[in-house]
Amino acid sequence: MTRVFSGIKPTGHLTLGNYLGAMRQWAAVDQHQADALFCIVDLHGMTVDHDPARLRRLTRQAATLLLAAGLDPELCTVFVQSHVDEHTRLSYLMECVATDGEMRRMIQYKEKVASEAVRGRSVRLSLLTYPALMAADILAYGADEVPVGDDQAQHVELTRDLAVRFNQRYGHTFVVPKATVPKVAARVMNLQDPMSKMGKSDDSGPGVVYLLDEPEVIRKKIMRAVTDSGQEVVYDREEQPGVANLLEILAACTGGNPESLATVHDSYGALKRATADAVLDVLGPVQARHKELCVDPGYVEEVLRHGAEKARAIARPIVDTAYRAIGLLPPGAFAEDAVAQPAVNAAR
Ligand code: AQP
Repeated sequence: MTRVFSGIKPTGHLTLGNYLGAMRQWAAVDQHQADALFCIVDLHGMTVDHDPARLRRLTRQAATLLLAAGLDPELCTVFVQSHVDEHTRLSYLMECVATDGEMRRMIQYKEKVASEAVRGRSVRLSLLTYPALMAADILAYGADEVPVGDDQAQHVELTRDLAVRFNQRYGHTFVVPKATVPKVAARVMNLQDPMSKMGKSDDSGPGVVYLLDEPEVIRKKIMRAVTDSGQEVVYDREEQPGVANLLEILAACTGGNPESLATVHDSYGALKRATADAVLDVLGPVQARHKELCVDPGYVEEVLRHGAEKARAIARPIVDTAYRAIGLLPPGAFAEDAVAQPAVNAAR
């Protein structure tokens, strides 16, 4: 059976981009068709300035929202990254396989360095090295597929390179995974700045639809979305990025396609109204389920505890194999290795 792994980082309140680009596919498809693991990658939430209490709060909220979005612990494994030590154990090995140049080429690194500079903050070393941790997240589970939004495809590409390199140098250890990206809404754009991705830690609140925004707030944000100077509704990402973004959101929510939806709406106002209705239809049940789950935090806690146990049981033997392959002496294997090695090699 295909194994799928993906994660979400608790750096802010989850957005419509997170939902349409990733979570919805996890719930509707992946958990039914694969042995699927979904992780709240809290360690990735510390690569930029963070507040410990907020990180804990957002981790709880992300876990609750994943379940509210339809992840079913009977069908898949949901857990918190820092509850399974194998991620950090393997991450260091990935750092020993990756190069400094590779890390510095990552687009997210360059973008976040720029935004940290604008905020007058120093750049944490972990911002540079976190793709190694992300590679470890994926490789520790022998995942075949990694369903992600478009912005994470480069990191999955790096993970593939590291897996291939490790396997060539130290013997076959890792499954080489591939990214799967949704056909529409792989990159939902900020409603106020349709040239930039809608991100949960964006400063532009009015351009970001959060999953837990009140319905009237969601409607207002969509009705005030920046459109383009023309009058006609056409799907053209280059020339009409604002309209194209709304059409993609609408298509993702209704199951249509952006080109044909463009012919259905004859004004920007009509398109915005239809998009707002469609988004509210999709998010309504998620918000209702979230409210129910908040009443029973013990249930979510138990899901995460059980999830971490299952995840650990998969990751530990794979990471142990990697430790052995790269040349680390396992505890209790001193004598075994000494007997196996010729004396001349053992002395080196
Ligand atoms: N705007 C988006 N459109 C489509 N997919 C998106 N994803 C994120 N934003 C969009 C996808 O959501 C999954 C979880 O993302 P993440 O939380 O791990 O990190 P991210 O990609 O860096 O998301 P954000 O919201 O932009 O966080 P910040 O602002 O903190 O950097 C991934 O599959 C991602 O592709």
